Amino acid sequence: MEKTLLSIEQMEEINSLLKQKAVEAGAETWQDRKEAQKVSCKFGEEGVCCRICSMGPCRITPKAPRGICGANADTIAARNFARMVAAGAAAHSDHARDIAHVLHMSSENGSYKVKDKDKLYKLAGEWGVSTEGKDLYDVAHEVAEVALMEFGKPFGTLRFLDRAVDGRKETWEKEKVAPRAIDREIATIMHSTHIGCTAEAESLVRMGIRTGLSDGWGGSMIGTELTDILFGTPTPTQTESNLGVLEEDMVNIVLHGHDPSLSEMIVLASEDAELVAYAKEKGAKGINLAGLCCTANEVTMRHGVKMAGNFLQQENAVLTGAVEAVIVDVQCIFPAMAALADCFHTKFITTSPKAKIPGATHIEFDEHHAFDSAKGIVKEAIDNYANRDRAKVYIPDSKQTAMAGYSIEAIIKQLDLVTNSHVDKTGTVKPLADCIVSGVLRGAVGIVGCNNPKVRPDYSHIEIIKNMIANDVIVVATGCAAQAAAKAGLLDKEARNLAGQGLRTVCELVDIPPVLHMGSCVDISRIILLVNAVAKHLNMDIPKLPVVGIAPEWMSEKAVAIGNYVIGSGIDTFLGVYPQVTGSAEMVDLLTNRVEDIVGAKFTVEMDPAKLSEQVLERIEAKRTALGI
Ligand code: XCC
Ligand code: SF4
Repeated sequence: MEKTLLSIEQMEEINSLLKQKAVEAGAETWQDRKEAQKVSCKFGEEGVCCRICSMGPCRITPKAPRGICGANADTIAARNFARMVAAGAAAHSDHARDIAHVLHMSSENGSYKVKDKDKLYKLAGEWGVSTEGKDLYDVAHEVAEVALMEFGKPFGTLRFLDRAVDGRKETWEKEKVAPRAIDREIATIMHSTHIGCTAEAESLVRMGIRTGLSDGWGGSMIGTELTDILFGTPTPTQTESNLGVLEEDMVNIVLHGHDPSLSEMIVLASEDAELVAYAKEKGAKGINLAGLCCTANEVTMRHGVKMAGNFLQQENAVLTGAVEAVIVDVQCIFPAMAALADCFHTKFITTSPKAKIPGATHIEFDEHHAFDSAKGIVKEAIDNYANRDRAKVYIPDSKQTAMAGYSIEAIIKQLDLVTNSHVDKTGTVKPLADCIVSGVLRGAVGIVGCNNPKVRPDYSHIEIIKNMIANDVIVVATGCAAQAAAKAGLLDKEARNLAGQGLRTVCELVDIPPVLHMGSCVDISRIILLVNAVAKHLNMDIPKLPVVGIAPEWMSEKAVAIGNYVIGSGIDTFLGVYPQVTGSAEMVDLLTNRVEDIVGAKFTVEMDPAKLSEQVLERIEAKRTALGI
């Protein structure tokens, strides 16, 4: 137990040792820049600075309660918030669009193939794509085309809405928040927040939910499904986490970003016999891959690639002095990585025209020659091994074992371990629902999202997770939250010893850890579908379930889009960092109160993880009481 668990203090000690390395190398880190930023701008913090037109910027104060056009704090904060949703949905969904294009170019003999044929055919059936007598790849291309149409189709609503439990879709339609096409919802927000359009905060909140739902039940869900079709549906796999996964005598390549169409190819390239031989020729024992942020989650789930860490750990990876290359694609990549890499021998390689960074080595990844392109990038890293300065190397002796890869399919398979196959149908969420109804599990929470220096990094994630499992609440996690859990040892099966008796028993019976790693941030769509499946099984709408979403350390616009689709899906959401709307009493009231009348769920904000945990547990018990369970 001791060996698998790592305390927050131990983590912070490692961080300060690495910070010391930065000082020695004359390198700047986020801590320095946070310091230099001093107090953040109050107007921005409260969401009441508007620069939507060039008559401004206008800032709202008691003496100047309106901008030049007459927009007040409510309008301005609501517009800013809605635009965050639009940007977040755009990021997730554009990632999904790229995956759809990759599926569209997949072929028998190309770099990209269909790995999960069953999932492809299931989706084809769901979408009315005929499969009879057709070549596998014709089906794949047609499914990809249907997916691509979801982004801009002129009529109707998103196809995946039909998956929702009775009550959800009706609510969405009745409240006019049922998303139409993904790009359309994003564009509508950009239009409606242009000067002289929507001034009413409530309409903007509704648009935010609709656009969020176009991400959760659109872009992200498409991203997850098509990624599984291309690269395989994850199954439980053991891996290791934290910077100790870097190897002293190997070529260390760190993969960072989000889109698995790059990282999957790098994984293949790193296993290429010729390249491995080449690495040995250069004096290394081999090629060692490790991931950061959501790319780590993607390749961990499907290949067991080790996880170097989460968002605020990206600079630490370079500070070890042991990384030959950081290979990135899109999202959550500090522009600071370029200058930091310059202080070491590390090559910082950007690959996407969507995310170029000054000072980086840009090697554009060519999907049409994906494998060769990936090999070229890996070769750059190998060539850099000789430049490693041994005097600068410090690899912290810290890594934890972790289980990852709990797709819904995988979870159901584990649950079947307790299904009495004489009486029950296997392959359903019934055992999970039964445990919740009987009270063996009090409920379930999804803990997701980033790191944010506004709170003690990783601390909130870890504290809240521990509090949940100790109280028999099962945890599913994605994104950087999942990585915080991994670093602390909470994704290890042994962590069930920290769980309450009910959860511990379940974990033993079905052989799972108390915290299930369900993937990257687009995979929050998996969480939504799992909750939806339980709701369907129990024949009740989602808001009734003792289920809660928590984003303890969120920071990105994507997280704002996620928050909107989680409440839009009827799941109460607790945030550990304030959204930038506090300058508008109307927005605060809408998000933390009135939105419940629209979609059946609302936001709660609490920065203290202990208090937040208490409130979550209270909410779960209140839902149970209302159900009479
Ligand atoms: Fe980015 Fe997805 Fe946030 Fe982590 S959790 S910092 S968004 S990598 Ni998505
Ligand atoms: Fe000012 Fe209105 Fe222009 Fe915003 S839209 S900058 S509040 S004038």
